[in-house]
Amino acid sequence: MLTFFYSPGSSSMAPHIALHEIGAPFEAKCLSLSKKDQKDPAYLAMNPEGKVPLLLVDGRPMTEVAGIMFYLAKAHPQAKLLPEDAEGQGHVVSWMSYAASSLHPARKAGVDVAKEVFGRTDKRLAGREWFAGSYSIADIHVFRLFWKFTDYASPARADYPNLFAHYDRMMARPAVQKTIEIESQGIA
Ligand SMILES: N[C@@H](CCC(=O)N[C@@H](CS)C(=O)NCC(=O)O)C(=O)O
Repeated sequence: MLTFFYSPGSSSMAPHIALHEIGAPFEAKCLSLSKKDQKDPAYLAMNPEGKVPLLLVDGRPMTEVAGIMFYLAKAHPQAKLLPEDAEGQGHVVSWMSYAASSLHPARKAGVDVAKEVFGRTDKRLAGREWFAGSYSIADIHVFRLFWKFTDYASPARADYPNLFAHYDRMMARPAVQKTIEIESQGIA
């Protein structure tokens, strides 16, 4: 039994997409970050960091975007969200670590820093369809952060041609469309 705590448009959007990719049933609990639902004592008892996402696996809490998505990909191999070979998996973890440590904090560091780090990311994606060979949870993680970047920085498509081509491929996926449709109904 999976219970997923999320807030629309936030970090939790990435595992929300992964949940729709794998197609497993889950109970969704929508939190309002502006109303500080994430600081409620009952929630803090499950996630002392007071952040989303949180996934309960048969009642056991799991936190962090990368950890939750890695678990979902491993537990549902038929969804093919993780390469089978060790090197491919290493690249997936590498990109997700980069997403969490460089792309996610860039927003708070300011638009200029974000533009620079997404510019480097765009160059690294050149000539490739997906970040780690085949479509994977790394694509979902980076996509969510670039999706947010397009919202707060309004970048020109010409400045990030590879990331925008990747964005278009992601937006064509039913799991992404479904997640956006659901999340657009609630306001954080
Ligand atoms: N390192 C965490 C970051 C999660 C995170 O920053 N979540 C934000 C939303 S994007 C949050 O819940 N913020 C609420 C708060 O800090 O009060 C992860 O990868 O899951």
